[in-house]
Amino acid sequence: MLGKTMSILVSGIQTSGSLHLGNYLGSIKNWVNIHKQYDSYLFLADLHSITVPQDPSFIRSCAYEVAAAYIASGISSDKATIFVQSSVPAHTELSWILSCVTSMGWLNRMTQFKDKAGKDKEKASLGLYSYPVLQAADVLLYKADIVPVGEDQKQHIELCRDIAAAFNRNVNKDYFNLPEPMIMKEGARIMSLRDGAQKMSKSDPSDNSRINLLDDQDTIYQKIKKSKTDSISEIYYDKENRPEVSNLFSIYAALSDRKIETIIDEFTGKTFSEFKSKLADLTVEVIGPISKEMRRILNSKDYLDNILSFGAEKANKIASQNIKEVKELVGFISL
Ligand code: AQP
Repeated sequence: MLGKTMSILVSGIQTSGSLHLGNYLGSIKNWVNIHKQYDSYLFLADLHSITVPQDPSFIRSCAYEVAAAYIASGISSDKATIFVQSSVPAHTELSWILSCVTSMGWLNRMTQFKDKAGKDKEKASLGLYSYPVLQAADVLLYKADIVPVGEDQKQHIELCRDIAAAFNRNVNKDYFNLPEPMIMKEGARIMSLRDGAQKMSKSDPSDNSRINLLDDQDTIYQKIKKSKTDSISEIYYDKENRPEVSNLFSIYAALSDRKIETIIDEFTGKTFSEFKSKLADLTVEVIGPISKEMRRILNSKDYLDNILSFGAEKANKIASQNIKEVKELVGFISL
């Protein structure tokens, strides 16, 4: 068997709604920059998307949208394996095996469950509670070395490392290596345009809380113009006391690939109308071409289907080999 020549990168995005600037700046943009240096597996996380009730046709259209966003942003389908998570059955098989080495105490500490389940935890699905285990399976199935994610997912990658170590202890072998999270500084956590304490999210009921990758130019201008600030007319950065204004600084820095300190120097003391208008121009300049290309790709479903079926074939090849090894280690009869 040939030895491993490249480190392995795994990441994905849930097919649970329109992709937004947070997904782009916290995740996709980073993948675009690095995916060619790794053996990259970038999946459409449809299994994760049903942890909350969803309309099946919505999930399907979101999956195409996520695939189109990857490609339109600059992910090469020749270099990266792009596939639908549910088309590789070993994700769910490994998830079950790993759930048997994961303690409830670990899962109880996950802040995303607390945020997403809201006040009525009793009504949240078992899937929502245990989805970090499926996420660990997504990553470990390919023996990933590196997992590029936004800051909100850091806790889940740490849990993934704990689960990998627990599995290794149980089978008495260093089978899984412990994957490293990779989190970019600028853009790691983009907050809602309506509430600086909440992250920008697909599932936020207010469309004005986010910039969607498919928003047209006028919508982007309107959303940025209406974005929440505060009653202080002077502009300055203060993450703790002025979260909404500071979030706009962070978005500007991430979109322009410049350090936040430079943006602070540039706009401190300027008027909100000038700052917001420059930010809207920049957003349109960066997102506009991606959104145009996404629309073009979305008109060609055959093209996307081809990429996804090729990706599924490639992913299944590795995944079925690795799950076979895992089952043998666990003690299952493998014929
Ligand atoms: N606001 C954000 N800022 C920076 N990065 C973000 N990511 C998500 N929101 C932000 C990153 O995008 C990747 C894919 O995330 P996901 O869709 O799989 O899950 P999520 O974090 O739960 O994203 P959403 O938009 O909040 O989806 P819903 O509302 O469906 O739960 C991850 O790398 C994530 O860090």
